[in-house]
Amino acid sequence: MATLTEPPGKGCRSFLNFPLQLDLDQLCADFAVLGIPYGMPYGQSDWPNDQCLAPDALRAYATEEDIAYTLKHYDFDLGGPLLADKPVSVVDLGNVIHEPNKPQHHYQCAEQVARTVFQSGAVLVTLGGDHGVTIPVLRAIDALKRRVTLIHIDAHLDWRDNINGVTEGYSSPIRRASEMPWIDSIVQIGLRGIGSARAAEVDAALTHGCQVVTAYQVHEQGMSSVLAAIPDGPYYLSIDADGIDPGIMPAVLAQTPGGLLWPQIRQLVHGLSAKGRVIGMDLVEIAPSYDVGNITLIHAERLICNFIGSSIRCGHIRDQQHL
Ligand SMILES: [Mn+2]
Repeated sequence: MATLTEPPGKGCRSFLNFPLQLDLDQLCADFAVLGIPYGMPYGQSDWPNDQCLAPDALRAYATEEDIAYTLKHYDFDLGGPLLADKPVSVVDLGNVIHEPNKPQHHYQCAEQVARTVFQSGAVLVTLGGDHGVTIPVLRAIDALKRRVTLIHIDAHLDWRDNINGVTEGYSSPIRRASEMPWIDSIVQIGLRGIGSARAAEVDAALTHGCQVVTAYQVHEQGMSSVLAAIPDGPYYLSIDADGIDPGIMPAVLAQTPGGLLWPQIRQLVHGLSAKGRVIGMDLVEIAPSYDVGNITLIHAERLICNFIGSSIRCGHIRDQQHL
């Protein structure tokens, strides 16, 4: 297979120092971390955008000592060490290659990498990039030949058909998902404030059958009742950082009060793993230049560790049943 990914930028370590694996033909891991830095730009000034910096920022910020602690110490979020002392393999595939002003090529490479990961049975952990990068990943789920429930965390609906004729940008991932036959139910959680949607997009989402759960519903009714209403898996989890409260994830371009709080997002991650296999997750829309003392990156890393740790504890490691 042609080389589709490249190592993180100069001097940047792999995610939590897990082995860097650029040869996809040799992929035999339980979890594969992948950077997809570039969304589909709406204009010249979007390429590159601040979110392109996020995959390497997420890899780079922790110190060697922090990482050693994360890998070896008892994690009270998980009830034991991250990998539960099991022979679980996590690899970092690096970042999807890109050529200046060729966003379509970047998406094609991203889709091909994601497809290879899903076909290998590994769980894919994508580091965005803006929310456009979810589109090639969702397209790759087609390789599994099974329908998947999409869980979407976001302040915004992301149902725009196009912006300036661009159909695969960060305002459109859930509209595009709704057109994919392998995407079954869609649950959108965390909506609030003034977003990109107009009434027509809200109508389209509801007509399609999306469950739309506002952040205030989560605050008033609790995440347990939201989880109870989520249909059966398997699941794909797409997390736009602006779905989470800007008090704990300020490094987003659309800071909106009233977002999901850490205990709620942690409960969602653990609760979803308990309900069924989560074939992959992405964390998108982090704009590192807007961070305050790394607080966004700290929560992001904790979120990914909770995802990997809860998946392992629920037995969702490499899926050889569906290979
Ligand atoms: Mn979004």
